[in-house]
Amino acid sequence: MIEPCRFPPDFVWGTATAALQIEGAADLDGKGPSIWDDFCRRFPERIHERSHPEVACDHYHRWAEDVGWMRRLGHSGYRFSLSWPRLLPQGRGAVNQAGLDFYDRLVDALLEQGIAPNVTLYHWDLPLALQSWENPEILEAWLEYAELCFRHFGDRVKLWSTLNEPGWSTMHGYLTGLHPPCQRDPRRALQVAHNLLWAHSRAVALYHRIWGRPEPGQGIGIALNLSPVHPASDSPQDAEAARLADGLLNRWFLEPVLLGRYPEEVLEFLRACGSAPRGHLDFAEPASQGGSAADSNPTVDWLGVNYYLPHHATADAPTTDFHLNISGDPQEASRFSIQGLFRFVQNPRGRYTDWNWEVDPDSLHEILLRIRDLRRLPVYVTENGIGLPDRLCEGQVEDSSRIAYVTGHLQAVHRAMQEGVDVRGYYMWSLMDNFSWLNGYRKRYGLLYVDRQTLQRTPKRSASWFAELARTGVLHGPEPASPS
Ligand code: BGP
Repeated sequence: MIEPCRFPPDFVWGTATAALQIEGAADLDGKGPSIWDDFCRRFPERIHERSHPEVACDHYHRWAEDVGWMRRLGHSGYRFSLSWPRLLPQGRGAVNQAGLDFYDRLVDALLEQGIAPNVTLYHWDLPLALQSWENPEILEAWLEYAELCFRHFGDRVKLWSTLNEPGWSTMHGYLTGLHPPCQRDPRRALQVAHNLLWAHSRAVALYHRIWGRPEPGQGIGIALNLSPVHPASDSPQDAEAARLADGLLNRWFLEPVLLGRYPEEVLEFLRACGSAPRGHLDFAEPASQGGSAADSNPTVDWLGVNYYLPHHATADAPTTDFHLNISGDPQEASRFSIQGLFRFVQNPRGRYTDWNWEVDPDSLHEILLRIRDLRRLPVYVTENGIGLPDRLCEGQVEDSSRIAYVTGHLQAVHRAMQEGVDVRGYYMWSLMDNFSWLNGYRKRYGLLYVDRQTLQRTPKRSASWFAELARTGVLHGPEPASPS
């Protein structure tokens, strides 16, 4: 019998969402279009079942009901993103009052229910008017947007993150070309990643200028997608391929935000290939008097970890080839290969979802320990969850595999906490089934099932399980089920 895991009483229990994935009201009340609205309208065939986010979960109109669900599901925190084009329809300049009003109502309602908002400034829905993170105007526009949000909501919102997963959005926007703006150019991808990290660091410094240094566990952070990369075999070539992939996908983002500088080894590699980004490559500010360099960095107050799956890399990469399984047909394999560098392969011993995402809680534990060893700071798991083709049968959704998934990952979190990682909370992805980007609506992540015809929310079995966990802070397990 496994001992239950007891989480601290102030541990934050909640869920995460993103504006484009739940709000709908794509053109209502003065909202401007985002690059994702535009992409979905122009290339419907690239999205599973030609789904689109025009209505999504209609959270824009149903926010009060949704906050009610959060209360019933025991939330003490809720992570969501602001829609930049809802607040600044042209990306900069005129502010849309209706947008401010919407988020004011939401933030106030959350606080009334004792749910602490954790607000992300940017979850991929760039205003179409700004076009791209390559735009020379982007940094100024971003800082105007950040300042508007920090000043307007900062008296009530005490947890902020700048960007959601700059690694994932750059990779698919500029390397695989699968996400807008659909570019396939590694050099441009690296430049955009740098522009994002630079924008992030300037927003962190701006926040601190406006609101000062926060209480521990509050302030400003970033949500990074972190996936350990394991070598596919014992060969030295695969070990090197895994190191390189890890350097480019994890360390390239993790070290600037935690330590204020790029990993020298990766920078050297990029210089040698002529692909190092241009601009200020050092993010650190001089050490404050008497403080250590780490104290005075314009780096994050806390780190958000979005964790879903690990990777396995081989050096055998004869072609460049990218494909994502967006159908949920387990036969449709995802492919990620960069010619001559590395290719990701399936783990023969791994357990996979129908979308080919490996289920491996130990890799979350590994990532958390790695963060601890780089810098001790408060950490939130800002996303973790499983996409399943849930079905509503006689008013019930039996999603025991979701309960098993979250149980396994929370056990990994708890183990890491006992080993000294300062994890302050867990935001499950997601509150409700939503627009899963290229996967459309078939891939469901919610505690609440959303009927696509009526948009009615129905709590799944995992919802009452989560509510009990959040109420008691005691995790029993494991559940006997395995993923789909
Ligand atoms: C993260 C994103 C989320 C969410 C999640 C699940 O990368 O931050 O927005 O969608 O992944 O991914 P997907 O919906 O593609 O299955």
